[in-house]
Amino acid sequence: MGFQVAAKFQGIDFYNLDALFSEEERMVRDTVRDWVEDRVLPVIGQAYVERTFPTDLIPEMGELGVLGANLPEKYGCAGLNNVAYGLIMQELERGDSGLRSFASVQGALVMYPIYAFGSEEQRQQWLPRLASGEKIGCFGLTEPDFGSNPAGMITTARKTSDGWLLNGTKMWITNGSMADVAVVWAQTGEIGDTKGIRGFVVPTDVAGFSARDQKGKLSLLASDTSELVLEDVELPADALMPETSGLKNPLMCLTQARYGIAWGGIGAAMACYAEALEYGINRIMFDGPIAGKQIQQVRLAEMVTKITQAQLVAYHLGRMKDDGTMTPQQVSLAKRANVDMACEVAREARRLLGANGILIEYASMRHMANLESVYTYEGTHDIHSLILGQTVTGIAAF
Ligand code: TGC
Ligand code: FAD
Repeated sequence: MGFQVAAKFQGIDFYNLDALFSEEERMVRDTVRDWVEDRVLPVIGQAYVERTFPTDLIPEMGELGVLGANLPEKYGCAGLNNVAYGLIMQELERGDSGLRSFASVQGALVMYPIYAFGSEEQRQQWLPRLASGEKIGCFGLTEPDFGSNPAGMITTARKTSDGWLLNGTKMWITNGSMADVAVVWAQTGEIGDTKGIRGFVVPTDVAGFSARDQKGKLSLLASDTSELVLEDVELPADALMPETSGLKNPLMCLTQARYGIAWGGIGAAMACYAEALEYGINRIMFDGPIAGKQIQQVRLAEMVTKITQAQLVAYHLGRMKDDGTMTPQQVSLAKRANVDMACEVAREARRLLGANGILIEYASMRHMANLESVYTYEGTHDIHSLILGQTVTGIAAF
């Protein structure tokens, strides 16, 4: 099967946002962009139809410094600011949402909590090896009956004479079957006691831990999604992340990952828009390029408008994150709006491509299918609506 690789991507920058990025931010973005062109785009279609994550790219991501890129150099990370980090997520997701998911989970959901809530020993043990890609991590919060509402989780951690005993099941866990280490959230108190939820660093080779690949997916096919089963998993006392003291801690991790997704959605949309534009110019129907027809121009105008709006949101959010003024609710707005935008752009791009748009040789339908997962994970679109609704009205409607 031959996969189309378009000419070198020049970016979509209708408002000249480039001028607002620092030289370092542009350099980081262009490095990752080139890597995605050279190493990801030629293989991702095949990986997708074969339903595999291209694991040989993991050490390369480590070498590029994209794993936990906004965490300190002291732990083997790149120590970049959050705008550069966001641009990395954008470029990875221009390749595939599965690739960005891998990096989001590794960096924002595994490395970040170990950095923010772990002991110094846990940081030293895991962060450099997760940054290099030598080790892979996953994040277990969601359960079969507790998706949008993790407060009710029934995975338990009970204190023993010399450590902890964990029991429970986690669902839909990205990187789950590949992981060397799982950050697992468990209830140490009464079920429903949000202050009793604490985080554990669980090596996946420990007795009683197993992972099972989630079968039957029609989205994010180039991504490992698994169920984790913890059956009388005995852990030493120092497996607990000492600075965790409630549901707030996993939710803080989600803020980090949602921030990256707000940028990632732009990358997926850029890929679809660029593909639609090129196709529209080259596809001749009724004696002229379809891009010369008014209906397709409306489509393209909508796409570039939505992408530009999303870029402005992400850019300002990034600067606020670096200033320390960003709120979780502002991240909810960006995740919700930018992923919704990407879903619409991908769908319209696929439609513009006609029958070819359903083929794996083109990227739009792959992105369209992936984005349905992105719309659902890290807080569904509805949950972010309710977070915003609560913020503006003061009334919780969950
Ligand atoms: P609530 O009472 O609102 O909050 C409890 C405490 O947490 C604080 N908080 C946050 N802090 C930081 N960031 C956030 N996003 C926060 N949201 C809440 C809050 O201030 C409070 O603090 P304190 O000091 O008073 O204790 O808790 P709630 O139970 O009412 O939760 C509300 C709700 C629905 C917003 C929350 O449960 C939620 O966000 N649900 C969505 C679940 C979700 O997003 N799961 C994602 C799982 S991981 C995943 O999908 C990975 S995808 C992988 C990939 O990227 O590839
Ligand atoms: P539910 O919570 O059952 O929601 C079902 C529907 O009801 C949705 O439309 C939702 O918006 C709506 N709904 C829920 N509550 C309300 C309400 N109060 N009012 C109105 N409507 C409501 N989780 C992890 O912990 N780690 C991971 O690595 C991870 N990776 C994932 C990868 C993929 C590919 C996917 C699809 C999911 C992943 N998740 C992960 C899980 C993800 O976070 C959950 O799927 C998500 O939080 C939604 O939970 P749910 O699927 O149980 O849906």
